[in-house]
Amino acid sequence: MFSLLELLVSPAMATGTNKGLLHSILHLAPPEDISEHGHLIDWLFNYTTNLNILFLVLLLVCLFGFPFLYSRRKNPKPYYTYGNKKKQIIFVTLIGVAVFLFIDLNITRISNDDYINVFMNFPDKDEDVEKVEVLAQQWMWSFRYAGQDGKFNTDDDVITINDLRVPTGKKIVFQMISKDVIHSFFLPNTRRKVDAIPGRITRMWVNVNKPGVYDIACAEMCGTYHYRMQAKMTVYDPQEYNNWLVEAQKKSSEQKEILTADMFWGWKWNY
Ligand SMILES: [Cu+2]
Repeated sequence: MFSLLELLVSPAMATGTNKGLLHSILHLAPPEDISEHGHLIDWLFNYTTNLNILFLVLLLVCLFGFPFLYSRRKNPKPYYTYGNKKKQIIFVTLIGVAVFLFIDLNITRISNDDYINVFMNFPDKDEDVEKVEVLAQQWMWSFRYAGQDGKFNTDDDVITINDLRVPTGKKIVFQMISKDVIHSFFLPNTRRKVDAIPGRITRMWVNVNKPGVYDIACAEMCGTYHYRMQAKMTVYDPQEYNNWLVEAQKKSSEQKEILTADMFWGWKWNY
């Protein structure tokens, strides 16, 4: 039996999949990374955080070390310095320039490289990918799959609400739009998010590698019930995914008679 605390700290024990929020907070760890490229973000995040910690420690050592070193007890005769000698100015300037060149610009270079070479490097037009259209609205997510004909906004589309299903080992490309205000489609376990904006199609691609059930959140304060804008992403292995899709397609074609105009929010997939 689990204690209540254990359940709170780690719903993973209960579900065998995702680690709980409280678990992450207590362990100062991000949720499990299940994507091919999430480690790039994690690396940059850790690098920046570690440098911040390093400089904070350095600062604290100076802040408390110098008053100790130059205390009145140790230096009965005061010596005044204003830091405005040429040597001092050059020294301080060099430190500033070095930090800017070798740390700030380096971080910018790495994140820029990742952004251009990986995250914005979308699969080719004829590459075999999983396409999903996402409609964000106050306060839910709708997902649309092209169905058997491979075309969006047709009768055989599969539509789910707050229930995204994707396979492992295949690039998943999302195109999204918002019905009302700006939302942000956030997959914490892949470290990716992108804004869903009214009147404009935005996109994002990920590659996931671990079956399970994971969180989807809205990462843009979008109104009163923003916090309710959570959904689940179920990751299947390819065979399971196929089974689900076939089943879902069958169901959606059986339900044709209850189709409403509301369900045709999709658009022609564009590149
Ligand atoms: Cu939202």
